[in-house]
Amino acid sequence: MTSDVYVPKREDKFSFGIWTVGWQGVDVFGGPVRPAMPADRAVRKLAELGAYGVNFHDNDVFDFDDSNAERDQKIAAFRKALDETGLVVTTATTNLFGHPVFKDGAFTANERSVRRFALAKVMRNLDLAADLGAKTYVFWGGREGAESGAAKDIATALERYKEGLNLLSQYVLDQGYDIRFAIEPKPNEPRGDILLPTLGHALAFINELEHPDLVGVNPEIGHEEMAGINYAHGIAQAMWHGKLYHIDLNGQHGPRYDQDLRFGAGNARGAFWVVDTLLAGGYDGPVHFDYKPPRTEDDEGVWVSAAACMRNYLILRAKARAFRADPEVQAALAAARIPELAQPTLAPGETWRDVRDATADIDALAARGMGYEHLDQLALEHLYGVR
Ligand SMILES: [Mn+2]
Repeated sequence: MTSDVYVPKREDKFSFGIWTVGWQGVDVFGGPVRPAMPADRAVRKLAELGAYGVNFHDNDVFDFDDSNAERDQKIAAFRKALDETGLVVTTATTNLFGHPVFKDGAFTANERSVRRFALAKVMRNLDLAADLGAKTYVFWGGREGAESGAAKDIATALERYKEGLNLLSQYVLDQGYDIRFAIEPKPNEPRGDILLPTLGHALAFINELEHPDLVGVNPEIGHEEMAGINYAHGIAQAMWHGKLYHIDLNGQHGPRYDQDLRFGAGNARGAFWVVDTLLAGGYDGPVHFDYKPPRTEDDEGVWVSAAACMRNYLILRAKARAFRADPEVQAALAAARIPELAQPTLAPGETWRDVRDATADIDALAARGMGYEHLDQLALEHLYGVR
């Protein structure tokens, strides 16, 4: 296989957050290690690398305190870079976490005036998102949470969260925008505990909304793995619900701080099953990377890591396809009775009466191995590059 198989093409639909390559490396223990990057530079460099689209927070493009004139000037530069490169804005979102006014959250801040300001900030950026052609609008409620038990009445906070998303759904409908919302769960960081901590919490919450069809999920690998959850299983369930509106791919080494490694680093075996699951489920949205170039890297290292996200996806895609096409794998899948699970437990027309007294060859079934170790070893050998 020649290496140019792994060169990204526009039809691969790879996209990046402006904040990913633009991250200056500020963390809890240290200040910036790289200069600020204007959004239009991020667009031009990502286009050179073969990306298809970008995702932005309002304050990735202009600063919180900018005057209208400064805001307009920075948006114009961003738009010019998009026009000149042909990159699309797939997705947008709002920074509701950086400014101190959001220290207690945005939609669920105890202070009512903060909640009203947060909704206004989102509506203003929804106008820009629609104007730039974004089809998905992400809500990552990083500050919606608490550090201590009495600080937040959780049921009441969820009422306010719901009120906020209902209002914003109505705004999108009234404006006629072709935009759907995607909730991004995270268990903790920056808050001690965050509301809607996992994909499952978010899916259940969506059922309580006035316009559930407008709202899906945007699960991130690192966020689910921080909670010890299997991301591939999570996105398979989200697709089963018809709710996987967007994905945030990156790398993570198990339950610890949010590492945001480049995709394919961290849990490499998990990444293989993520790609396999996306292919099997027919996911056709943007293949989005939400990672952060480590603060050890200079500008060149930023672009090396961004290119690696796409290259690793293409490598894993080739491996997942080769795994599924391997005749020995197909035999192992059949031996493990994988196709049998697709057969409904009841035959057409049967009811509980037909299985009320069902029996089976219990001793033979109990003694029979499933053959999953052989199957998984074949997968690992594809991943390790020896098949
Ligand atoms: Mn993350």
